[in-house]
Amino acid sequence: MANIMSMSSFDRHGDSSNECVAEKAKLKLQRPAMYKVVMLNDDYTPMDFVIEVLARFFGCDQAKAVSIMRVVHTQGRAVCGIYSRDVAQTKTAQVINYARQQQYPLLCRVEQT
Ligand code: TYC
Repeated sequence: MANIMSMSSFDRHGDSSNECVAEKAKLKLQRPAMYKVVMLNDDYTPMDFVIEVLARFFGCDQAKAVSIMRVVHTQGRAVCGIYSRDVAQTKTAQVINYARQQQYPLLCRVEQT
C-alpha cells in the first residue's frame, strides 16, 4: 500500500484512474464579445473639444479625429473604437466625465458589435 509521500495528487484526491481532468473538460475557447464606443452629436459641444477627446481617449491622430468628429456632426453618430466590454465602458465614462468638467453635454455610449 502506498504511503502518502508516494501518492500522486490524483490518488490523494480520490481519483485513482489517473485520467487527466483537463482532457475531460470542454476546452472550447471563445473570443470575448466586443463593444463599440459610439459618439453622439449635440448642438453645444465645440468641435475642437470633440477632436481633443478623440485624440486623448481613442488615440486618434488629428486627421482621424477631425474625420470622426465630422461624421458625428453630419450623421448624428460615429464609432470611435471597438474594445472589450470593460475598456469600452471605462472609455465612455472617462469621456463623459471629462466633458462634464467643462459643462459640455457630449455623450457616447457602448453598443455590442
Ligand atoms: N455639433 C457640434 C457643433 O456644431 C459638434 C459636435 C460634433 C458635437 C461631434 C458633438 O460628438 C459631437 N458644435
